[in-house]
Order: sequence, then structure tokens, then C-alpha cells
Amino acid sequence: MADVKKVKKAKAPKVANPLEATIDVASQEMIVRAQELGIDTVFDRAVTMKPCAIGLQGICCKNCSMGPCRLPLPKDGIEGEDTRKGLCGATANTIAARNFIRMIAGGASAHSDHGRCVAEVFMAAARKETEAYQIKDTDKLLQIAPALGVDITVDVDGEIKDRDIDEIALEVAEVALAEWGKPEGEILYMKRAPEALYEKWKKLGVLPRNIDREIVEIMHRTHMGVDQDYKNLMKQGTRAALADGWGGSMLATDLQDVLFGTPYPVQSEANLGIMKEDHVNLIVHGHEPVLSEILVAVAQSQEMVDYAKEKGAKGIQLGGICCTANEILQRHGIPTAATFLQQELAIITGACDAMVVDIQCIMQNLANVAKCFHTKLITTHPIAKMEQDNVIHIEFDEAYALEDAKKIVKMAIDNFENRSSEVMIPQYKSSQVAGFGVESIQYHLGGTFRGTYYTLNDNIINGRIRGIAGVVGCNNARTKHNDGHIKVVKELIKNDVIVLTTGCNAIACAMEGLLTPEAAAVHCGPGLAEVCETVGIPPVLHLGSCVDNSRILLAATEVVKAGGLGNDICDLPAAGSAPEWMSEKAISIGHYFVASGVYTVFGVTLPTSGAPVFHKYISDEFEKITGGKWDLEIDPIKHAQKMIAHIDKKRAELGIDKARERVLMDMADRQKLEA
Ligand code: SF4
Ligand code: MSK
Repeated sequence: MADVKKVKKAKAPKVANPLEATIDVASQEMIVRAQELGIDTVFDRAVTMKPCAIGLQGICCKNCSMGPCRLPLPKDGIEGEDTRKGLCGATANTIAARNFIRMIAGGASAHSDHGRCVAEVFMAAARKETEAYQIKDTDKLLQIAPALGVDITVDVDGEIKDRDIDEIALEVAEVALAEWGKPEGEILYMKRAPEALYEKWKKLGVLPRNIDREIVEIMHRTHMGVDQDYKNLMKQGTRAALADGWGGSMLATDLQDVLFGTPYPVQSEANLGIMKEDHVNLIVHGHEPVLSEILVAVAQSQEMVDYAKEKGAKGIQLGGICCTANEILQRHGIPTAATFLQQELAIITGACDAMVVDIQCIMQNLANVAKCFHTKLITTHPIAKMEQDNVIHIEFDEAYALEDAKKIVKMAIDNFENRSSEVMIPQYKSSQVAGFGVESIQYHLGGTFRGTYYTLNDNIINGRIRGIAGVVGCNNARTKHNDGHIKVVKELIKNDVIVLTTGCNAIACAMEGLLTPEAAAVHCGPGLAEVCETVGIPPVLHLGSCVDNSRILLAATEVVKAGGLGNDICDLPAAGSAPEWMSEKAISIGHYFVASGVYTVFGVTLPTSGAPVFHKYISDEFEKITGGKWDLEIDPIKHAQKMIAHIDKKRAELGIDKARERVLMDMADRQKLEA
């Protein structure tokens, strides 16, 4: 094993100090290993390359070639009028707003283009043009069809009868695909929101028309010399973010569920220790489950397992990174190998026989790291290639999905015997239960007779559960890996706030053992612990990948519908958080949460600090418009406490704060928590 302490004593911090870079012991060991081998990782690069302070504050404009125009805040702040302006006269507010909504456009396009790919595969399955994909979950199909205006009981002649499932699937595919570019109307799923919220959006004029249009309009409005009013720019940012959360992402989630099955709780494991020295290790990384679903089926086939044994391995170990991990975990229980920041480390184990990547969150340096080992790095998506010559591109075609998947799995198996360097797999992994969703929360926390989310609402009203938090998002090499995630989540559950998680936050929580029912007794306040122990759920519920944040929107809607907690999402004792965000997708997610009425706190930084008026607008002013607001809090405990304060404010507004005092202000419980 590598000696962590030895590196701690190293003087010149040209490389990362593993103890400062991450709280995860497996990652610490692998950072040391990388440094011993002379391979740089993102942790080291974060030490040697500092971010641009002006860009960080959101006040650098490079939207035309007269710039970049940089508008630093004066050292002593601004007294009186803010006279900063770019060559064209653009103010700091305009520049920050333009940059902010361009980030929304980037994030919304990533989620939504992912959704479009799924919709195209869905269409191929509905038309029965592919053997690899079928309509698997017909219950889910029947559940989403009415929301897309597809009648499930009236046939084309208007007669009442149960329609043929193939016919429904085809119509759902046609309507869904049209959501990206239909010429008129609004995104159909907007009406799934609580009525009060839908009416609010309508009044504000922010109902998205179609997904692509809202993203394109951001690019137009932020072009040099177009929209110069930060409030009007944010209006378009809101439309595009809503088109993501309630459109592209929600369609991606639903269509994936119909194609591959709606997730239900499954048991699995997480961290680099899931890799096995005597197995072929095939790691899938990225976001779309379209290929990884088939890879799972092929890698688990007897033919491939036998082939692996012929080649001297004991079997095939599949593992996931980032949201591909979350997708194959929630539907098949495939273990999670790594978070975003650990992707290079998975190769540095020397045991990664192939890493298959598709889209989003894939570091280009993977190719440089793979060069140092035998690892085959395989890109599969036509829109995401790498320039390095050691990268193999096998373009995935859904018409030949099985053949492509077999080729990839065989390539990994054939590579097993080529392992060139010493294998070092850190022996750390944790158990996890994942695969929660709107349906399974209803099953675990619902009531058979009294309304779908009755038990959850009842426990919120009586105060055992103080509130609900959605904690999501990435890792960021500018902050200690997983530290913010874990501190925020622990502080929330300690204070009886149930946590819904997705993305890399979910992976971090899994690595920390927070996704097990047993975690409730160890980490929760007495009220939440009692509920978790009674129904047998973890205090942190893993709802899937980044696009599955749409599940959180629908879960919140179900809570509203179940009654007793107001009539809009902004009435709920709920808050959102992304403690270690880095991706443009996080800004889009954050903004569709804010636009849906959720108080949303980000850690690390927000690209708005250089334009205080604009920052105030998206926080305080926005709260008056949508009921949701942005906030930034770097300290994880204060971050969680701000969320709890908001939850308590909402409890007081609902008149349910007294109930909580009765239930929880027991001295023995308090002492137990403080200990
Ligand atoms: Fe500068 Fe205006 Fe051009 Fe931006 S658009 S780079 S502020 S001149
Ligand atoms: S993978 S977007 S680092 S959560 Fe969805 Fe993780 Fe963030 Fe990528």
C-alpha cells in the first residue's frame, strides 16, 4: 500500500496533498499511487492552475472580438453608481446575466440532447425497428401517456376501449419527439406541476414553447448587441431551465423508465474497491443508459462470462462512474466505481481493462492516463470524440446495439492478459441501497387508503420529519472531494431532514455508507430515525442520475397533491443544494428548482458575485417572483443550517412548527444528538 503520511510531509505543494484533496481514503491512496508513478491527476492540476478571479465572478465578457471585456469589482466595493462597462457599454449586470443564462443553455442542452437520443431510440423500439430495445415497462407507459395528451382508452375512431399498447407507444414516441421542436403550444409536461405553480408560470410568461427554441433563443439574446436587460435575460433563462427540468430531463427519465424499467430499491456497493484483480474490469462512464443497458446484458451473458474464463479471468466485473453508474445501478444493482473526480483513479488501479465513455463529465486527461496502462479507452458517441491517438472510437448505432456491445465487451476481455503494471485496487467499498423514485417513495412512505404520499406528509406535519432536501450535483476539484457533500447531508439528517439525492452527491453518500437503512440509527435525529426504522428506508434516498432530478420535481408535486402542506412547491418545508457543483448542468438544475419555488443553495462559488445587483435579483427579488431563490454558502454546516432555517420558516408559515416542538424537544434526544 502507498504511504499516505510520506506525501503529507512533502514540502513543495507542486502536487496535491491527498489528505487535503479528498476525505475518501480510497482516493487518497490512489492519489499517492499516481504521484509515485509520476502521473498527474485533476487533484494535482487544481494545485498548479489557479482559476481566473474575474471569470469566477461572472464579469468577463467575450461575446465579441472587441473583448474580452473584464469588469473587476473595485477593491473597496462600489459606492454610489456602478459605472463599470465594457467597450459596447454592457454593464456588469448584463454581462453576468448573459454568462449565467449561457450556462443554463449549456446545461439544458446537455440534458435535453440526452433526452432526444433516448426519444429516438424509444421511437425505434415503438416502430419495432430494433431487436435490442423493447417497451419494457408498460405500466409506466400508461402512466405518462395522458400527460402527453395520448389517450389510453379511446381509440382513433373515438370509441372507448383499451388501446393496443404498441399503438400507444408509437403515439407517445411521436408526441415526445415533437417536444423538442414543435412550432406552437407549450411543453406538455408543464401541466404536471401543481396548478398554482403552472398558473404562476403562465402569468409570468415563462412557459417554455419547445425545448430547442428556448436554448437557441438564449444564444441569440446573449449575442453582442441584443438583450441588455438582466431581468429580461433571466426571464429567458427561466424558460430554458424549465424546458430542461420539466421537459428534456423529465422526458429522458420517463422514456428511459419505459424502455429499461422503472427503478425500485436494489442493494449494491460503491467505491473503487468494487474492482476485482482477478476479473475483467469493464468500467462505463458518462450519462446515457442507451448503450450501458445493452453492455450490462451482454457482459452478464454466459457466452461472455465463459469467454472471460477462457482468457484466465474469474469473471467480468462491471462498474460505473458518474451518472451512467447511477443509471445501471438503479435498474440492475451494478456497483458504482467512482464519482466524477475519481475517474482517472479508476485507471490508475492498473486493473481497468476497458473504460467505455459516452457524453458529459468525461475528462480529456483520461486518454493521457490510459496511455500509462493497458486500459482501452473507448468513445462511443458521435458528438463526443477525443483527439489522442490511443483512444478507440466505436460509434454506437442502436440498430446494431448488440453487435457493438459484444465487440466492446470482447475487447475488454481480450485486454485482460495485457495488464502491464502492478495492480493496486484500494480495498474500500460501502454497501448502498439505491433505486428510489416517485413510485417507490409512494410504496414505502405512502398510504394505501388515504392518498398517495399520506405517510410522508403526515410525518412532516407531525414533525418527525422536519422537511425535505434535494442534495445533488458534482464534485469540484477547487474544493475537498466529497467533504461538502457529506457534511451537508449529515447535518441535514441529524436535524431530521430527509434527503433526496442524485448524481455525484448520491455516489459520495453511498461511499460514506449513508444510503443504508442502518445509517438512520447512527446519523439521524430521533424523528427521522424513527420513520426510517419503521419503514426500513435509508435517510438519504438515491433517486438516480442528473436527468432524474426531474423525479425530485415530481416527488415534490406528489407531496403538494397529498395535501396539508400548502398548494404549491414553494409552500413546502423543502430546500435544494449542490455543495460541490462544477457543471453548467448544475446551473440549469439549480435554476429550474428556483423557478419551481425551491430555495437552492450552492457551495464552492457562484458566477454572480462580481455583479451584486444581479446577484440580489436572482436571490431576494426572485423569491418574490417564484417563491424560490438562489443562495451561495461555502461552509457546509452553515450551508445546511441555511436550508434548515428556510424549512423552519416554511413550517411556521404552514402553522406546523408547534407540532415539531412537541415531538422532538425531548432532552434525552437532544443529549444523544449533541454527543
Ligand atoms: Fe465587450 Fe460588449 Fe463585446 Fe462583451 S459584447 S466583449 S462587453 S464589447
Ligand atoms: S455526473 S454533471 S459530475 S453530478 Fe451527472 Fe456528477 Fe455533475 Fe457529472
